[in-house]
Amino acid sequence: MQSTVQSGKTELLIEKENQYGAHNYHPLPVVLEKGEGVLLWDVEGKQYYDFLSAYSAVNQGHCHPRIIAALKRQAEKLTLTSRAFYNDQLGAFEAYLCSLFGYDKALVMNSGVEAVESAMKLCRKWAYKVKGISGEGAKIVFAKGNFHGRTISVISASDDDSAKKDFGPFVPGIVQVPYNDLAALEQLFAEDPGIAGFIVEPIQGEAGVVLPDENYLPGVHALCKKYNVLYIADEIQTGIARTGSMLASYEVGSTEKLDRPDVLILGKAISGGVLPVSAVLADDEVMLTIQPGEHGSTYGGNPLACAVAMEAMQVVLDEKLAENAARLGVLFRAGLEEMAKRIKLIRLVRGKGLLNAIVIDCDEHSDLAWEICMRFKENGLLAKPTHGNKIRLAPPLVITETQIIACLQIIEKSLTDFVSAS
Ligand code: IF1
Repeated sequence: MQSTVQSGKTELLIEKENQYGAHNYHPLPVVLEKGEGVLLWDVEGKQYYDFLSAYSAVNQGHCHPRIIAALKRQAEKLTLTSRAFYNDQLGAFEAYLCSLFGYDKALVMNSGVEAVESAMKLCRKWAYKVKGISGEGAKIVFAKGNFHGRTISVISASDDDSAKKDFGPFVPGIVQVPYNDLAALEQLFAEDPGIAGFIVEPIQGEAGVVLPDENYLPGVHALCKKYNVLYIADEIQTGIARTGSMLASYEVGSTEKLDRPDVLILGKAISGGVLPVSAVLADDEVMLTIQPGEHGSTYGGNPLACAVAMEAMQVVLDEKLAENAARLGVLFRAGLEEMAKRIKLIRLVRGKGLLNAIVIDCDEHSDLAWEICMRFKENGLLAKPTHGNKIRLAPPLVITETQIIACLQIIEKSLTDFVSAS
């Protein structure tokens, strides 16, 4: 994929990263230096609408003043104690999460994949200490097409060659099952009493915003209950209002907790894109299978992270970002569907809330989606392809109706320019 690089500061800074940085990404050739709300500015002073939101970590908008104020307040008091001692922010944050999402306990970590790893460790502990699976026979099921992070045990569950090629050997005790297929899941559970847990994304983000059937997640919940398997929902990308409700896996605040996962994994927007925070929530039967000294991390649950994340979560509630995402998501997808009638380049539109994607009418391996994103960039909107011919379109949830309409016009203009130019 060729990228045309601007002159001046942009070129210099890109070259510096190429020379001194690992080449583990292929970024769009734009160098950003400022963000505010849904807007970003590059080092040339050009303004963009952010339609990636750092992969749904910036749901509250860039540099939200309340979250930055919380960061500054806490940063001048206490940033890190390690868990060798208590601090005055962690308990408050754990109670906040448990009360909001309806669980007994929370385990606060740093990155998303660290929370996924922690959930896998809890699942195995529960398998041996509660379910009674013998030896080291516990198995965890993952859905094909999944993305849960990049550590060795998590890519052991991946079926994406680009995420796992030449990183072997992989971790045992992992089984794959087709996504959105309850019959295949039940067959697996019925045949293998060694299954301890099923980890699943309510919507598969990296796979290109793939939504399951309406009855899939309730079916997963029912099968996990029937076969005494932990239902583990990875809401790192779909959670925190992104899909038009606080969570995509179940209705937060529902008294009967219908369809509530046994283990809930959160990350990304839990801290509003300010610093890395993740969390695993579960009831005592699961959470207390790990005893003191059996798990931890230096920064996990640090007072700075907790203060920032509590404010970031309160912003989501106070500004009704889930309601905004639901309402504007309907408007946005309707606009894209209308556009698709005029522009055949758009093969498909799909999404929920403000987690959306368009599938471009080209081969998965073509550069077309990349070239279209380059045209978006020239017209003031930043988005990036996922898995070849899908373009994820996920702005911060603070976006307004006027801005959504303006961005639909940018998307249409770019695609039209593209069709006429090619
Ligand atoms: C990259 C993808 C998105 C996630 C889910 C766990 C994690 C992620 C559902 C791990 C992280 C990020 C990682 C980033 C790009 C981005 C991504 F394209 F890789 F797949 F969003 F879809 N579960 N997703 O989406 O969280 O450890 O990164 O905090 O690795 O390129 P993390």
